[in-house]
Amino acid sequence: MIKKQERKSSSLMPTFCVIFFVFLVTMTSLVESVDHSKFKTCGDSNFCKRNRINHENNKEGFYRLTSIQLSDDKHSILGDIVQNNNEAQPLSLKIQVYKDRMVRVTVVEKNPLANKKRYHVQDVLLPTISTLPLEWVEKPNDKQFSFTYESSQADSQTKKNNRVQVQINPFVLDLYVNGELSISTNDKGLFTFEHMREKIAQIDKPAPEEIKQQEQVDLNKEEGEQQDQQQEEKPTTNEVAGLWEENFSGHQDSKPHGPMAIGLDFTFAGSQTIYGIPEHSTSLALKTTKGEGINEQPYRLYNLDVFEYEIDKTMALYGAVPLIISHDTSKTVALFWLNAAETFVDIEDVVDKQNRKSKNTHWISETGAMDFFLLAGPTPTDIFKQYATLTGTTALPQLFSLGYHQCRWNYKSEDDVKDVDEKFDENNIPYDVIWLDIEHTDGKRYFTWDKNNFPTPADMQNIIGAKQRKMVTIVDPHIKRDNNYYIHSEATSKGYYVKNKDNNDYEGWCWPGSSSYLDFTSKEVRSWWSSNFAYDRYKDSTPNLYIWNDMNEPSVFNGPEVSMHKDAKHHGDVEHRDIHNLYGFYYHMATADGLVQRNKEQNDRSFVLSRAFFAGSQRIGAIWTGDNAAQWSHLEISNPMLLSLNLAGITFSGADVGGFFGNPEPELLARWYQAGAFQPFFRGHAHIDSRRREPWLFGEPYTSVIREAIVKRYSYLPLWYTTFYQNTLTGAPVMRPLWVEFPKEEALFKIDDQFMVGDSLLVKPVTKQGQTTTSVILPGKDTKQVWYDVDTGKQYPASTIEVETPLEKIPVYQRGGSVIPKKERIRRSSSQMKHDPYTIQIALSTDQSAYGELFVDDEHSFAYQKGDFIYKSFTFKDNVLTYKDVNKSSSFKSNNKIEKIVIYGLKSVPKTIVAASGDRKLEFEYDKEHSRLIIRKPELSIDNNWTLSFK
Ligand code: MIG
Repeated sequence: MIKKQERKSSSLMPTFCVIFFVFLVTMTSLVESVDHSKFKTCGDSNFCKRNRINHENNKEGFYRLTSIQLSDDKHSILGDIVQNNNEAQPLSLKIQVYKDRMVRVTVVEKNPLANKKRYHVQDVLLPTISTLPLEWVEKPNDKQFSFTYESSQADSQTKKNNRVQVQINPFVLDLYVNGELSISTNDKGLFTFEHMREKIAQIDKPAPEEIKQQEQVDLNKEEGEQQDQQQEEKPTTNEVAGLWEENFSGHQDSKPHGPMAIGLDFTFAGSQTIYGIPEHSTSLALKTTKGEGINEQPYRLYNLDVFEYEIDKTMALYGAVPLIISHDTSKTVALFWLNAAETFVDIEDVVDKQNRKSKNTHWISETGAMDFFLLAGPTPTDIFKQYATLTGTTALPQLFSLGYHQCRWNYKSEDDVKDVDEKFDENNIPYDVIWLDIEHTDGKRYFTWDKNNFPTPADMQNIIGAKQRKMVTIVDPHIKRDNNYYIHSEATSKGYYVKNKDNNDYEGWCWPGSSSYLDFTSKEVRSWWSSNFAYDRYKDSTPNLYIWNDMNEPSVFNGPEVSMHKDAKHHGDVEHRDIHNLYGFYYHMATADGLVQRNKEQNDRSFVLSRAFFAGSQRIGAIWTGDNAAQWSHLEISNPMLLSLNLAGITFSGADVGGFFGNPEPELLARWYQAGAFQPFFRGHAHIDSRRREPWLFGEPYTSVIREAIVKRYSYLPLWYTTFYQNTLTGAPVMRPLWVEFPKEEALFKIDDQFMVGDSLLVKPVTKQGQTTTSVILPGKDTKQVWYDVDTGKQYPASTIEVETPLEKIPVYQRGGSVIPKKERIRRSSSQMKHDPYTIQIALSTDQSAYGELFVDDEHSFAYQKGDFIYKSFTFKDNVLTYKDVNKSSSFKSNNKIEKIVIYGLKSVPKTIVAASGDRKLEFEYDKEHSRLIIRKPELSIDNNWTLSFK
């Protein structure tokens, strides 16, 4: 809009217009700053453009199945997919049923080319996943067949209700859940498979007849489709040539293997809310991109370093998880599209075969095998479990990494670091980790130090370590091409770099100047990379040092879309285009392994923050949402963005507190700390050009408000830690949308400005300027759910409430029926709280009961995997509070005591409280106004089981 006005007005009054123009340009750069010319839309990506066409006219179907049979081991249905008008290129279909109600479908060329295979994503699926023998519900005839995804123990009606129904011609695959059609595959007939072919045609010359024929379907379609559209969209000869070469923004993609896109559509039947496919700066509930009157770009999955990204865009960002979860009142199901190439997803409102409002999603990937999983739920809990079975759960964070992290680009010197560290103490603000950005290195040679500003890095780490705090340094994947840099010379001589299309080491421009990029898809390269974190290799590193991985999309300043050329080559003759979205995942993996390898003795878990990610990155470490801005809208979007990541398995995630670019006003900064304190990864960070904004710099009331937010975070660390542990068992997100806990309440399905931490805390961060009141939805009316304001203990019935939100207020509510472990002594860091006693905060439901869990281990090592932990539960029921093992007892010992038990919502005051182990009577106070009962110093341990009787 603004740009149009610019043009018009400049033709009117030259002088005025120059000023106006300058003004507009300034405005534009404030409001809309991403350089769109750098990034592709669907129309700029040849494969997307030619395949986004609507094939609906061809409902009759292009493709049908033939030769359906069961494999010898009975674990796979095999068959061919043939194109109805071109039977020369059959495809191989494989269908498998996985344990826990999942169905996998794989399609590849039946007769692949000798010199190039379709890439199958490696290392993302857990090696432990296993298939079940297939059981027909209806054996194949010439129209259809069906089979169950239930285990063989289920009764026949259950098997029939939970089945996959396959239609032969055209090929359609329908997932039924509890008898209800839930996901329909290819029901709009958008199946596309550009089989790989040898290049015969020359660019710019008309394609020979043979090629034309092979292309016929798509290309004719494109012409037909676009006839009534604008002139400029009509395909030209050039676009046909675009099949074998394409150009964008001055970059050429040589496309040596030509067109090889795949596409398919999935209708989430009866569902109106779908979620997932992070990372985008959009709402939690995915928006419609296609259909009448809607003209959005499809959601794009292509890991990119997008400078100054905007809010509410479907543009690609730094990471990608190709998972969509669909939820409605009767079921939750999901689709996992296992492909790491550039991918677009269109979303359209449709009606399903039974005339129910539904969501159709159309997936188009540039290359790679067609390989997807349908997850049959049927509850949100089941979906998390199923997806975790495939790609794993979150690596249990070391406890310190759940504390507050202080970062900026850059802390300039050892004195600067010391000063910031001391100011935290002077201001009584806890924090755990101080971070060093790229300027700490010697000329952006990672693993080195700028010795002018950091002359004694190991001492610096030890000073920080003496306060039981940690340090993080940045290590990026671009390697400076400097023959005197040991990393570069070794990588060169070992041949570890990604190659360009001519088989020379790929070179690109990044922070250090001319750089090359290690090929982390190779196991050998990864293990060499890991070895660089050994204390004798990474000079002046100490056990207090952890790592930050940035720029791993990868970011290449002078590359196409600020990334790597797609025709660059990886290990095994794999093109970059095949693995692009996996590059950051592999890099993160190699770094995290390095931290584990470096201290086998301590057996410590790693901590590595990464910007790029893929499905499965949760197993490796934390991620953050990259370069946001110090604007209220960016604070607001952090909640939906983190919720989407959490639903897609990436639970340990956060957004830069304060906003990376620009300068937050103190109110925004304070509100951001309050939100961040209840989001999983909690780090303040700022751009090199932004003004200093450490928590104490704005004076009162801001310093106190920020301190309070951070102190609150620390008081809930036992809850965070326990919830992360629970995730390792269940895959359930740590930060979750309200509908996950209240799946039947339709009014919650689109709510993304409030969320739950685990199943017990409801948070509604204030994200608007000057907001002195806010309304909070407290769900659970039907179940007579009650909620307690954690600051006042005030009880609210499920309803929408209006609450006062002066600057110091964070609206947080504990769910009636829950028990939360806390630690309330204020320390300098989480490690200093290790031996502190617990406070147990019990919020009773209307029927006077509550349940909650506590996980305790050594807070840093892998010993918990061998059973060295305490995992116990608190149950309040029939006036008895019971503390006992959740599943198994272990050898882990803790001397920690419980120093306080607080109970909200007791309807009657007990006369006595007796510890059952003897006849020990406990002292307690009852605060009538807040119906709060407090037991101080109950002298109960967290090691042993115990009960308290309220009489
Ligand atoms: O292009 O290392 O997102 O957090 O401070 C900028 C400097 C490179 C981008 C990261 C940001 C980091 C910055 N980096």
